[in-house]
Amino acid sequence: MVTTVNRMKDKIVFITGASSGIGEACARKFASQGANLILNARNVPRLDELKKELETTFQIAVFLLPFDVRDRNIVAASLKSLPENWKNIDILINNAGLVIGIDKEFEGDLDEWDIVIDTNIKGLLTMTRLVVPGMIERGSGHIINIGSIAGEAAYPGGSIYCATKAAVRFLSDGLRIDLVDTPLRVTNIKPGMVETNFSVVRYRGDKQTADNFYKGIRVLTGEDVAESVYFAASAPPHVQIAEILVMPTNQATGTISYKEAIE
Ligand code: 8X3
Repeated sequence: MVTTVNRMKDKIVFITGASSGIGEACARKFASQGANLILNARNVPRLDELKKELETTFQIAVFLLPFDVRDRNIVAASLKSLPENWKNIDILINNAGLVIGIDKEFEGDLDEWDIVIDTNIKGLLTMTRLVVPGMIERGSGHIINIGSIAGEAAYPGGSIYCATKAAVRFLSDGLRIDLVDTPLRVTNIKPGMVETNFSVVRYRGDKQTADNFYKGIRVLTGEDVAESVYFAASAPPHVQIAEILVMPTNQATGTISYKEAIE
């Protein structure tokens, strides 16, 4: 007889940046496997819609915690305000992140870079700092950071973004070291080209340029990345998937990909 283990049933999974892209796809994937979700993002109407959809479709519970991960005080107050039955977070998916512009390091807008650095690095760190102590106390937990292939090597126009994703890599490695004598696990998921609203933001709202970037190559979807996240999360407790680098078949590195010429 074949028995299956449902490792997600009744777990509490906290996802930042859950209103679109990889975060939203993770919400759907974990909900479909029976996890209850705490969803965070800034877009409250979108979160409301998602909660309704997931609770109806998958008979799970969703708790919304809208905030901007850059606002440390609000993050702390929001986490504190969680009802007792939602406090025991099993999996933290640090997904909130963005890039604005493709400017050179000596030409871009420092205020935009503040937003990118504060979200991608300091927001992730705030969440980790506030959620991990409870996991240690309970003797179980998994922190899954959404890094990027951009953290492997710098590429043209990506200076700041690449630096933030290199930081995610080292924050993940450092946390894994700090938790080595605990049952907690740390995973860094590093996607290559993924077609989500992320690229529209990168091109400052220019959807045409974002769409053109993906012409001639079948890129990943948020759902493809969510499968890797789920794979790491559902591994047996003694297995720590430290990193996953996942990219389209026709991508080889952050700068090398093959695109078919399209008329
Ligand atoms: C985004 C992936 O390929 O644009 O994290 O650097 S890429």
